[in-house]
Parts: sequence; structure tokens; C-alpha cells
Amino acid sequence: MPTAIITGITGQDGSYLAEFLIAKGYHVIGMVRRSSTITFQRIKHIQDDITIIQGDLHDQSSLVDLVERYQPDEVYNLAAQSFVPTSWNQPVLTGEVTALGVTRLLEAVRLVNPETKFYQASSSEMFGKVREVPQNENTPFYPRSPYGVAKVYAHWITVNYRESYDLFAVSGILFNHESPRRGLEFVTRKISYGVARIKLGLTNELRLGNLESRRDWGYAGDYVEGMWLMLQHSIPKDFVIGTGVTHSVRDLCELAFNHVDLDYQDYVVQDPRFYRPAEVDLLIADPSKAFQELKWQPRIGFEDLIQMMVDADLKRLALEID
Ligand code: NAP
Ligand code: G4F
Repeated sequence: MPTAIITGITGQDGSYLAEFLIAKGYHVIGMVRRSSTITFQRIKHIQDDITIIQGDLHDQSSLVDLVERYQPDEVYNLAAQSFVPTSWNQPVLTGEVTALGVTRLLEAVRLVNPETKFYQASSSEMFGKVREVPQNENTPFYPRSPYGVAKVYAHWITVNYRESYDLFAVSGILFNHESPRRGLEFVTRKISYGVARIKLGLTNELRLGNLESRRDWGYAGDYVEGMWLMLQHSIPKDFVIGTGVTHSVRDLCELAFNHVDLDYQDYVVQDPRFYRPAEVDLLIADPSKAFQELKWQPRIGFEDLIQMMVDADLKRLALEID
């Protein structure tokens, strides 16, 4: 039975990856940080099938202990301060966790067992003010937020440990991926939840920021397979994972409201509070390397994804009201 450690297991991707690895027969160790309330909502259905251990990307010795104790075959580093707007309010914390935290974990792997395979959750946010369209593994980075800058550091330190110490360490450059488990602050979930609340008569407006920015949105459940495939490849390499299709936030509103027979123009209010100091205007992946070398393909398209999220929020809210 192979063993995998997942940092960030309580997050959206961590929960899907844990399910995926359990189904593949892995012993899954989930690292969680200590908090005064339980943060296991996304993993409570699989809690009996995983081992949960406390640790924190701030704390070097907790990471060394973890790797020493479980001698994992694979480590998936998904933990991060992952919300872009927060990175302007907490740039130092974002750098500590999202950037330096990766070095701490790589050091733990290098010191304890350099045979361990390592996956780093890199981000399309690194492309920022894009240098070419679409973006592939060779597109230069131009990050536009402290989060993006931290992810560029994390990306290059992963490449550097691969080249310096011959570790099997790879970065998956993943474009935006969403699901009914997405945090409420991210725009897809904010919209699906807002649409459901409006449809159920709980509110009559949805306040958003920039409606013109464009993203390549896919389904998180599909993307975790890409992470695993990268670690099964014969050679450690970085891959872009995305759909190759882009939509604006406005398109997203139109689709989500239409799904419940409403017109977004009657409810969406643009609020400058949600504008960013620097925006990433356009992201679109060129995932051809992953298609060819990993045989990875996204299964769920944009329309199905957004409809799935709206339906899930309608169901959840209806149960709460009952
Ligand atoms: P998420 O839902 O925000 O989950 C982040 C996870 O990191 C949570 O489990 C969180 O724990 C944990 N965490 C935060 N600070 C930590 C610390 N100091 N020590 C240990 N754990 C810590 O993020 P996600 O959407 O699943 O994304 C997973 C990873 O992929 C992140 O690194 C993100 O930056 C990256 N990424 C995401 C996307 C996307 O579209 N989703 C795209 C590209 C890259 P708590 O539950 O305690 O908060
Ligand atoms: O959903 P978002 O907050 O995601 P963003 O900034 O693209 O970051 C996500 O994807 C990255 C991959 O590219 C990850 F690395 C990162 O961890 C995270 O998962 O915003 C998407 C777009 C932005 O252009 C934003 O300005 O939606 C626009 N937007 C418009 N109104 C809004 C809002 N975003 C949020 N969160 N809230 C709004 O009201």
C-alpha cells in the first residue's frame, strides 16, 4: 500500500485528492494545522479512511517529524494562503506560507528521504500580466499579486531542488478549478451561492468586482488526477493543467442566473470594494503537453460545472431553510 502525505487536505483540492488516492489504495496522511474550531467539513465523509496529523508550513520540525514518521512515497503540497485579495492585506504571511513553506517541506523531504516524490501546487496566477496567449510551460511569469509572487518563488524552489538534489519534485501549473466545495470567497462559488440565495428569496443583489476578467475554469475533481499522473510519470517535469477555454466573469454570471431563469443584470451590482490593486485580465491554458504525455483530459466543461455548483448551493440552502 503506497503512502501519500497531503498538506492542505481540509481545502477544496485536498479533499478531492484524498478521495482519489483512497480509491487507488493509498494510505493517506492528511496534515492539518491546529485551529480552535474543526475545519474538516470537506473531509468528514472520509475521515475514517485517512490519518490526520497536526503540522504547519510555518513550523520546520513538524514537517520533518511528519515525513520521518510516515516515510511517504509521495508528498502533495497543497497547503497555502490561496486567496489572492488576502495576499495584499497579509503579504508577509502569504510569503511565509505560500513561498517559504514550500522550502521547509522540500528540506524535510531532502533531509529525511530524498526518494520521496514531491508535488507542488503551482498556479496560473504566476502568468499574471500574460506574456503570450495561451500560456504553456515555457511562458514567462509576470505575477500581479503578492500571492502570485509567492507562487513563483515556490515554483522555482521546486525546480531548484529537482536540479540541485535530483529530487523527483514537480510543479503542476494549474489553472482555476472549482467545485461545490470551493470556498465562498472565490468568484465562482460567490456567484453560485449568491444565485441560490436570490432564487430562494433570501437576498436580492450580488455585489461583485471586475466582470471583464477572464479565466480558464475547470472542475477540481478532474484536476487532482493530473497531480497524481505527474508523480507517476517516468521523468519529473512540470505541466500546465487547464481546459484551453476562457470565459469572463460576466459570462459566468449570465450562465449561473440563466440556469435558474433569472437575468443577472437585475441583480448584479459592481462594487469597487472588490476591485484589485492589480488585475490578471486573461488566463487561458495550453494544456497540450499534459494531454499528450500524461494522457490527462478534463471531463467536466464550464457549463456543467457552473450548473452543478448552482444546483448544489440550491440544495444545501433549501435544507438549511427547512
Ligand atoms: P484552499 O481550499 O484555500 O485550501 C488551502 C489549504 O491550505 C487548507 O487546507 C488550509 O487549511 C491549508 N493551509 C493554509 N495555511 C496553512 C499552513 N500554514 N499550514 C498548513 N496548512 C495550511 O485551496 P485549494 O483551492 O484547495 O488549492 C490548493 C492549492 O492549489 C493551493 O496551494 C492553491 O494556492 C493552489 N492552486 C489552486 C487553484 C484553484 O483554482 N483552486 C489553482 C492553482 C493553484 P485550513 O482549512 O486550516 O484553512
Ligand atoms: O475566483 P477568484 O478570486 O480567483 P483568482 O484570483 O483567479 O485565484 C484563484 O485561481 C488561481 C489560479 O489562477 C489560484 F492560484 C488561486 O489560489 C485561486 O484559487 O477571482 C477570479 C476573477 C478575478 O479576476 C477577480 O477580480 O474574478 C474577479 N472577480 C470579480 N468579482 C471577483 C469578484 N473575485 C472574487 N473573489 N470576488 C468578487 O466579488
